Amino acid sequence: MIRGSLGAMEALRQHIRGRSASIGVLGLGPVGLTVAVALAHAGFRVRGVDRDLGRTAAVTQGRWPFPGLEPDLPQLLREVVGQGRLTAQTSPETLAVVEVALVAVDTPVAGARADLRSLTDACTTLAGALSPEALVIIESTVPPGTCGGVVSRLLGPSSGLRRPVGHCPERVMPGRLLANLRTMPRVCGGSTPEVAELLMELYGTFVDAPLSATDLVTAELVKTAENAVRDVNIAFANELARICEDAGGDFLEVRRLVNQCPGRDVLLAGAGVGGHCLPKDSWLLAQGAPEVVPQLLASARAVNDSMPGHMVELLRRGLRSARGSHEWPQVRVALLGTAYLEGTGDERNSPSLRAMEILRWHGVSVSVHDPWATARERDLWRVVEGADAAMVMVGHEEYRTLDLRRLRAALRTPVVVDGRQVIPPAAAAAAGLLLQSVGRGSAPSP
Ligand code: SAJ
Repeated sequence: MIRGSLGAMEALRQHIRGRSASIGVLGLGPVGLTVAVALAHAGFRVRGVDRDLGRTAAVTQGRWPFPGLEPDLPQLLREVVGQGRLTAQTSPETLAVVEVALVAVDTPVAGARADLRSLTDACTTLAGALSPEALVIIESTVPPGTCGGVVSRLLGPSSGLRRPVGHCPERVMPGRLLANLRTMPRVCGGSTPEVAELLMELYGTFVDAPLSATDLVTAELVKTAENAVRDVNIAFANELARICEDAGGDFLEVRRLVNQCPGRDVLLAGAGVGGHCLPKDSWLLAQGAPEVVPQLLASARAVNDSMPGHMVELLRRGLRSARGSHEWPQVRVALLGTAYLEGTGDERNSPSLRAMEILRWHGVSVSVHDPWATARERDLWRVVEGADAAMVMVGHEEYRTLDLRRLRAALRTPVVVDGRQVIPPAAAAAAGLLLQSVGRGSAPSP
């Protein structure tokens, strides 16, 4: 579909409305596979492509290939594969017949710069596989200016005409992939207003939330900014928590009372910020404006990245109060929770991994538990038995309901570090535990 070919756009609009449009999805990670399933369930014929043979084989067998619970998705995947609506393969040739190709590949950062190799590889692949008429929609999060820049240049048909490009940034979250896909509002950016309208038609077939048509740069700014602002807000909570510790306050109580004030919304302090979105999206946002030095964004990233180290400092305080001193190499720590978020096994950029690194650098022996992460010890009591301290790094439900008396009996030294404010101080004291909790200071001496 070449710009100005309104006839081709009208034909595509009809095919979308009639669900006869043939659709390709390049990148069958949690984001790409979820949207592929949703499109197939909406009635389209979807061709999935991924270079990972294990993934495409699993999809072909109707099996959801990722760890963690995703309500309804595995069942829906089996259904649409069984109906022949969704296929998956590694060769991109199958995309030659599609009218729309979605791209959902990873866009990590290396230091503070976007690593767009997966995206540029995908665009190069599509340029060679797609018909000149096909519409391409980027779902990956990218620095502002990417879709209208390098993406459009790589995708342009050999005739040099610019292929119309859409950008509909994903807004999903592990554990709620399908629910978020259906209920989260979406921004539909287009290289022309007509392209944005086509995205509205397409996403309107499976999204039950408001859709907003806009241009490419606005869509790129919205996505990166929505995560950058969350990262900055979390950094404020973390810095306030450290102030509360030093001043002898209780962060949760301070937060509760501050949030009673209209227009305030202090988020939760914690052991750090992980995941596949927040640690990188501030840098992607900043990269779109090379003339602007991102002072606040960079400081917020530094505050959040300092929190795993702060957990180790809380441990040090706990051991000192329990023993009068601490010699790191003789210490054994039970680290509870390796995932970046409660209720999931996803360890991407997890603060726990950074804390483990720091502890092991000190020569500390670390045993690890997580109820969700694959290949982690699932028997919590085996992990804590004989440890000098337990460090709660994730707000998993299992840690919110811990038998604290049993924990006290299992520990060699009764120290607990609480990185997610899930251990009630009174209950910890009653169980004879020395609690060091982020955001909770000991009352200053009179
Ligand atoms: N975190 C805090 N304090 C908070 C909130 C989060 O320390 O108050 C930490 C979490 O422990 C985690 C990290 O930040 O380590 C990220 O948490 P998150 O709740 O933001 O979860 P994500 O990374 O899966 O965020 C995604 C984002 N959605 C998309 O990028 C599409 C985010 O913008 C959403 O707000 C979030 O899901 C959501 O709540 O849906």
